Amino acid sequence: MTALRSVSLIGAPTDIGAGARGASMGPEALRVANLGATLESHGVDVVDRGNLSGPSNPWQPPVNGYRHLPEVVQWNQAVHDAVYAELQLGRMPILLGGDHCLGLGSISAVARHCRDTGKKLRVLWLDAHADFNTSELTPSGNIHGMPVACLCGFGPKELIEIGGKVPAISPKWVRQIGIRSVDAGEKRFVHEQELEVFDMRYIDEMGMRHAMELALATLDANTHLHVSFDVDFLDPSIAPGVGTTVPGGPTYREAQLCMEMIADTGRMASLDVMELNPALDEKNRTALLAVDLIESLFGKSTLMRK
Ligand code: 6HN
Ligand code: MN
Ligand code: MN
Ligand code: MN
Repeated sequence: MTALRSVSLIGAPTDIGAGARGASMGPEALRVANLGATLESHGVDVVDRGNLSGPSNPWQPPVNGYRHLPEVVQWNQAVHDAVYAELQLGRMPILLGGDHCLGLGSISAVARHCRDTGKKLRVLWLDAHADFNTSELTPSGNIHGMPVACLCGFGPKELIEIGGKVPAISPKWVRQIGIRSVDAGEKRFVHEQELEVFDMRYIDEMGMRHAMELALATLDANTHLHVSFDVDFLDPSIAPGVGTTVPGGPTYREAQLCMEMIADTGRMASLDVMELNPALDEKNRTALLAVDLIESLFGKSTLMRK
């Protein structure tokens, strides 16, 4: 296993793309849950770059199908630049969200780095939601429901151009896991664009192991694996601290297996930890669980195997 062992934590304290306030406190909750020291205890070199800054949340209704578009663009530009800078230093960026609209800034930077270095990109999107809405399809105008579509070139010009190339990624590079809430128009668009989705029905019937075997198939030594972990991926009974809970998500062990199988590939080179909302949490338990799962992404195993 040759996973990157130098990590940079980047806080993006905003809920600018979300439908509930509070994800802006996510980065600090992950620090309070000891993310940095925990990774260090596994031999990872950790540098905390502190928090990015950007506009405050004006809490306005949608304009032409988007809420807070100018502010979302500013935050994503900051995230893009910070993530790209760490990749250029040969370090693994871990983006501490913040809501999931920032996956656009993060993954557009990863895609740009892959173009620079001739790497293939695989994006694992762990989420209850497909985040594949457009301004025409969205029921809310909240841009955290749109980053995958934007990355694939469907979105407002100023957002989709952040990484310099449109589209930043191909839908073929994406695997979605844990999906169980997709809006009607969004669902048609997911099918039209042929996104590969391992939804909860698939996981119920085939198991997390089989889903992950397929999602991680055909990775090779030249693949950059990006993991975008929306904490609402997890079942709300174990992870209440998110703004958009959906029942019927992965259990503790299913989530651990998912993370362990990612670790086994040795290919993870960047990570987003998104949508954690401390205002809705119970004594930081969701942040502590997120840190526990991130440990597994870095190779902590509960099993006796070596
Ligand atoms: N997330 N599909 C809903 C919407 O408003 O577009 C929910 C999106 C949730 C996004 O959790 O990152
Ligand atoms: Mn690199
Ligand atoms: Mn999401
Ligand atoms: Mn979600």
